[in-house]
Amino acid sequence: MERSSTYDVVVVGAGFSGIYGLHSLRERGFRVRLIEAASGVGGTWYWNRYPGARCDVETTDYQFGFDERIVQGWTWSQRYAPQAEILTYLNYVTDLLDLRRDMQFDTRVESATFDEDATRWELVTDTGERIAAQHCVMATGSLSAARAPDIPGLASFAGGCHHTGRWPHDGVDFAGQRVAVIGTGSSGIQSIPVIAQQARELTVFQRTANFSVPAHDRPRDPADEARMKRTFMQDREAAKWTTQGVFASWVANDVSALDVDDHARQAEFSRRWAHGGFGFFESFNDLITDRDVNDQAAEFARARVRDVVDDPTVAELLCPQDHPFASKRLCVDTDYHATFNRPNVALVDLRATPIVAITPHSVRTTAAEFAVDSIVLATGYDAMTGALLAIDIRGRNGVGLAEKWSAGPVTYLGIQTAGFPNLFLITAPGSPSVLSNMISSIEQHVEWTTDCITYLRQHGQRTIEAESDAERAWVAHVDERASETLMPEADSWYVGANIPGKPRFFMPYTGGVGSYRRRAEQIAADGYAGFVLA
Ligand code: NA7
Repeated sequence: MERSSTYDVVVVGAGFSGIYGLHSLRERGFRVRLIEAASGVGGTWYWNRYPGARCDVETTDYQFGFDERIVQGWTWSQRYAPQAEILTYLNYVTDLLDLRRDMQFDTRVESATFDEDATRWELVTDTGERIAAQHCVMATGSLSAARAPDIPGLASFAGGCHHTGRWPHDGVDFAGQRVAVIGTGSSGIQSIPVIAQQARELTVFQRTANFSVPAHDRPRDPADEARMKRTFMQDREAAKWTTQGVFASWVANDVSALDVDDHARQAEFSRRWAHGGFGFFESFNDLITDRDVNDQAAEFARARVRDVVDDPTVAELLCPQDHPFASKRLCVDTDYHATFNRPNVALVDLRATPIVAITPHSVRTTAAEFAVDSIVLATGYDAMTGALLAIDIRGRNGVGLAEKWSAGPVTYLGIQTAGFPNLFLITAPGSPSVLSNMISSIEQHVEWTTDCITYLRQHGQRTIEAESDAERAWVAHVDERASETLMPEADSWYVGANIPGKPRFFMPYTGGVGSYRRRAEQIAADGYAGFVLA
């Protein structure tokens, strides 16, 4: 049965972005409806239930900071929160803010079309519902469109086959099984040590070795938790102006590695490695811009792999050689490399012997056939654009977003794209998003969007739309900043290289959270410079 309803704003997605988006807009008195495909809140944390899934940004940073009640009312158990705890936290926030009454689950948005006469968005869902709203906020996530590889025979596999990003809710018991894990990005690196403890045999199929720093996870000390709660609001405020939007996870060392001697450089690397987590990336301010410095960081990380892995051949295979350090998403692990010392774990190098097929009971490479009972696909996502382009979004003159972005995702500030009035994108390409603490970047986009929609109401304007010239200039700026780093060199999901046919385009903004925020705030203060209001 077709139903229809009209709102001021429709929010698509109930992850961190959607939850705060709904709350923030509702607080300003807008009529808001949130639509979510899953049966509950959580976004990526709803789906990613694989063994070992946790946030690799420290929980002190990876939490909402917009309302002190949330901070004071919640206690985290670990330095890095496990998936189940983050999901419970998001349900706690949803209930605390009484958001559920405006959320609609089990509903997938299939299309969103801008009606130029009515100046509003018309959404159609898979349940046959039509939803009209003056504004549409896409809180669809940067890493939510899970991607299975195109391996011949995959569908014929007779055992359990699970993508890490679509993990069964009642778990998977690998006890006594022969398990294959395909993929060694963050999800593979988190799950492999845990699956190795459960499975009879684990074979890891690696295409690209990744750089990974130790997490040194541990239970949170109650005294630290209390200290964090006392100063959180000020600390978070200060973090908004840093490069990555964090204050607890790591402190940037604003020193060039070229200005210190070898001994001091190695000491800084060692200190940060021993501390654990992403802080290693911030050892020096030119680690991602200077090739020599980057090579030294890479060599330091490779030496740690050789320290840990007993078999020198396996150790060499686990040492990344084909991309600069941190030019692919840096991983943070617990016992990843040591797992390859276990007698029940084997590593297959897919560069030397690629997979040719999957049969009902095995994975076959050019060199051998591996009989397995289960396959884990840790093969990643159609990152940053996948979830948006899965919706048939049409702006002015019926032009599709997929058509407009056919050569790459062009946006103004990563918030809007010309030709699609009143369409707001949360942490889209062209903003710091995945290169920052996602939660502070999400909060910034939600607050900017809320202020913008409020401004339109106060000034009697119905639409806001990015100007093509401003968009072009912003895209050029994003590209220029990226080219100052070594990041575009890698075949990473940052450039869409993991998706066959996806245009190569460096998507996130490398200019830093603080300077990005200043720019976005200035644009708003100037009456939304670079946007047309009508
Ligand atoms: P990633 O980081 O995209 O990792 C996917 C892994 O799967 C990576 O090692 C890929 O190798 C590998 N892969 C992908 N397709 C294939 C095929 N066809 N054959 C073999 N191996 C393949 O995804 P994750 O889920 O681990 O992490 C995503 C983000 O979530 C992470 O960065 C955090 O931000 C949280 P490749 O490197 O492409 O050679």
